[in-house]
Amino acid sequence: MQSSKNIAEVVSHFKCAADVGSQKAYGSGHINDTFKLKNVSPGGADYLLQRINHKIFTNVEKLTDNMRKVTEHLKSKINALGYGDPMKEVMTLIPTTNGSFFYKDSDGDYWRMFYFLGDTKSYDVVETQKQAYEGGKAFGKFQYMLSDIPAGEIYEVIPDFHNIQKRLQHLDEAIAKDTHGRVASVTPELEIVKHYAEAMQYFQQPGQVAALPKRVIHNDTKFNNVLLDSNDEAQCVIDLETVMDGYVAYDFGDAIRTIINTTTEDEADLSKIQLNMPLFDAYVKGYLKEASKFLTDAEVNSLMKGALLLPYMQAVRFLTDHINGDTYFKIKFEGHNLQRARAQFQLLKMLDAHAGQMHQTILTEMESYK
Ligand code: GN1
Ligand code: MG
Repeated sequence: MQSSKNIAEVVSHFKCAADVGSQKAYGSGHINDTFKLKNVSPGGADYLLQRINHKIFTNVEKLTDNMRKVTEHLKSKINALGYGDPMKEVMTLIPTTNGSFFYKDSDGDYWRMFYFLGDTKSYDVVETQKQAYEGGKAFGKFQYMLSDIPAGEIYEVIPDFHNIQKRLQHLDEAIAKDTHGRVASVTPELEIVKHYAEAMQYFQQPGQVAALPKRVIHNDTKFNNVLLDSNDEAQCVIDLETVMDGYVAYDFGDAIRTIINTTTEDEADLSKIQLNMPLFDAYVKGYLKEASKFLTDAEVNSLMKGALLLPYMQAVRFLTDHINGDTYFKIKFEGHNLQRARAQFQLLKMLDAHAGQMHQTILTEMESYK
């Protein structure tokens, strides 16, 4: 954790009224460091301060431009569509004293600040159908509001982020180097990677590439990236740094990965990983309520492919990081990334066994909008 002194220096560069002494580490993100700070005046809006992982987000200027474009677009859409209060429904970046939206300190660390949205909740594990439905609505609405930004407008902050071929290449490179001598101990996991590799090329097939539109998507739709209000109603989609062009099924898949699982992303006891189908049905209902306004038939048909791909891709990424010696995702103990990978493979196996039935649920729900 940063010393208060450092935080005070950083905070002094933002146009805010934050109480530096109140800083607390916040959230469960795997990449950046997030702190919550209170407002110096009781009742004033609190703040979130983030140290951006600039090994991963190497171009912070372009990253910030993206976030500015996206948040401004969302706010103007919310106004135009009469959806509600843009200050509550969209994250607001706080400017620095020199009119930028990030600050680079003398150690070379990059920082940004947002208003904290009070009276909200986020869930690592979804509990009720209402939460799942509201999350579906939030992500569907998010995609809908961004669907008029032309492809190519948003800078690709992490190239090939959801390109499974590239992710498999990175895994092969990690295996070849075997820097930490861990490859021999992950033979069963590498067998699973191989077993599914071909089936996971759906989004790379020329026919799909031609049929599926690239849209601006969120790219990190873990359920804890949607804030629900105190009544568990959708309020705000957060964590906008990976918003880039991609296929809508990627967002659908990443959301399902975290909603349908009865336990956490890194569950050690694989028998606890079960599918909560009513939560899937509820998410589909909420999502299609909004997304049916713009989805093409090809996109609807691709959604379950995304739901299989995302746990697979996530497992490949966790496994690669384990082999590389845990240089990308934050870990809480040695072997954490391997445990995460195993959990995601288990989830994939279970989803694979039910994919036909789940696809049918999507088609049936879609019928009600035709
Ligand atoms: C990372 O930092 P966080 O938790 O929002 C990762 C996502 C993964 C996720 C897995 C930039 O997201 O892609 O899906 O962990 N973000 C980046 O929990 O790699
Ligand atoms: Mg993220």
